[in-house]
Amino acid sequence: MPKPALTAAASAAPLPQLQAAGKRLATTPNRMGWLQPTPGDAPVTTIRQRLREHGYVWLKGFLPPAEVRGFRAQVFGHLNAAGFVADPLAGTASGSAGDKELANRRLMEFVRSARYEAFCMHPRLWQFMDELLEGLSYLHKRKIMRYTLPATPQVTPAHYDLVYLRGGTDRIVTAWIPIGDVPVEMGGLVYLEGSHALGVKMEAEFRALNATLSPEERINAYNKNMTDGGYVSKDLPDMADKFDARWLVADYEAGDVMLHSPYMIHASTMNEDRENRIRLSTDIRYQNVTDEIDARWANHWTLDDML
Ligand SMILES: O=C(O)CCC(=O)C(=O)O
Repeated sequence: MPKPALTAAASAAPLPQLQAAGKRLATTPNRMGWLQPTPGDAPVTTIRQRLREHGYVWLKGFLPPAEVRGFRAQVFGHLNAAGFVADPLAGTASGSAGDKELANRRLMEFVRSARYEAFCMHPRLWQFMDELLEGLSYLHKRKIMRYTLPATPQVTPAHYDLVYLRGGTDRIVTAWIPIGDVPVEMGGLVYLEGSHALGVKMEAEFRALNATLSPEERINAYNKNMTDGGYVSKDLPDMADKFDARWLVADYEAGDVMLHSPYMIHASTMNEDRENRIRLSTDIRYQNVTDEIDARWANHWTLDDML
């Protein structure tokens, strides 16, 4: 029997024009590159090793694409009432911002639904996490779903996840799941190459600075020693220059699952989709149930929970 390929082919496509917070990312080969995909059925030992080595693993075709697309239609079916969706099946934007308050309410309802829970608890995913984490996996209850309308400035600034999860173990794995195709121009996650080592160093520095704070303040992402919003930076080109690193980008497809280390620096770019599609994704966190759990994440996500 032929052995499964351990890596899928990386893209040879020209590097894309991307922007975030009013800045264009440099497209020189020393500042931008493509993420390296891994087949979704690669052996768990390979995946664990890649996660350790690169800080991310982009699992291709991990979930059944038709199920992910069906789920996308259900999400937009629920959000439709808010007026910003043109076609719930395709997940295209109407061009109107819609009723923001209603949109938030509908989103908060959806992330509390059994349907969403079932998606996040897909047997393929939790069984894989049990293997990856070498024991019973625990899925944090605080699970985030994000949508980004095309041609809006909304982006996620550069950060690493542990800043928001300091009350428990650092043996956490984030699964970022595109709900539908997210080609690079739709502003999916971009990763600063090799930055999981940087994140470890930054966190050690924050830990030293935070040592004199109260236990509650010490784990707070917004305490007085942290930068704006707990983020590392909003200026992605400046970060690449400062750390002499490349932003790694990707054309994500329905069915892909991205795993990243809690120290890996990542961000998102603007949704500039020419087909007017809304970027939809969820980001959820797993750990071994025997490791310490950050109690602040034991409630459903709310927009004002300040985590
Ligand atoms: O989807 C996004 O824009 C941000 C997601 C994120 O920060 C994460 O998965 O940790």
